[in-house]
Amino acid sequence: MSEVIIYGMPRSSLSRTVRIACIEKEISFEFRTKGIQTPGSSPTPELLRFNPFGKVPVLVHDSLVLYETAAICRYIDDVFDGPLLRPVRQDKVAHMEQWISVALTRLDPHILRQFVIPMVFADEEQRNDPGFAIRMSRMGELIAGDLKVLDPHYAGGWLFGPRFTIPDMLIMPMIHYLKAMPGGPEILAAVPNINAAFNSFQARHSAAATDPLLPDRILRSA
Ligand SMILES: N[C@@H](CCC(=O)N[C@@H](CS)C(=O)NCC(=O)O)C(=O)O
Repeated sequence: MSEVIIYGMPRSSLSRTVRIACIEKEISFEFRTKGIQTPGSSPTPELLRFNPFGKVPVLVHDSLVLYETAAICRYIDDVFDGPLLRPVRQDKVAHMEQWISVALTRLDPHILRQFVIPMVFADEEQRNDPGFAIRMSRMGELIAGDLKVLDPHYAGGWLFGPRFTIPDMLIMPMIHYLKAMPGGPEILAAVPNINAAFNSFQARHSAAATDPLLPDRILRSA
């Protein structure tokens, strides 16, 4: 079978998810970042050729071009041999779809788009604006509430007990960024099962191989 190419950005959480899925599935792939996009700038013509919405990640496999992270992960799981990235029982698969949807439509906007990204990219003026601090504090409370709902479902290790599945691959990279933000460790201290899952995630080869290696500037942000 020909090689899989993943187009993405090294620090994009969703690009990381599909790279993790490839590594966990034990398939070889090439991760292409050149000429694709830089954070905060417009998508390049090369990216728009693959995804008219100008977002990463994108998978290219033979003549197939596929965007949207969940669709890419399911494709990888369905088409290649290797460890299953999903549960087996139909009721559990239905719950997996539920968690994928929660991760992409709730956790991703709350944690990444409305908390981490504003914190990292805020300029001096925004940082000194009391309204910004209030907004970030409200987001922290909202995220803490989301994670409290999720926490009991991580009591068995991962969302589906011992099996590391697609929603875990979406959620753990978000937790990585959250933990690096001011107030993040405190939010995680209140959700011990998610915190323990994150420690297990950090010990996996797929996590180490895709670590965004956050620079000091990000770790010191806000
Ligand atoms: N619904 C898309 C969202 C993709 C997305 O928002 N990707 C981010 C990176 S994690 C991106 O391309 N950001 C650059 C931008 O918005 O210009 C998916 O699930 O793949």
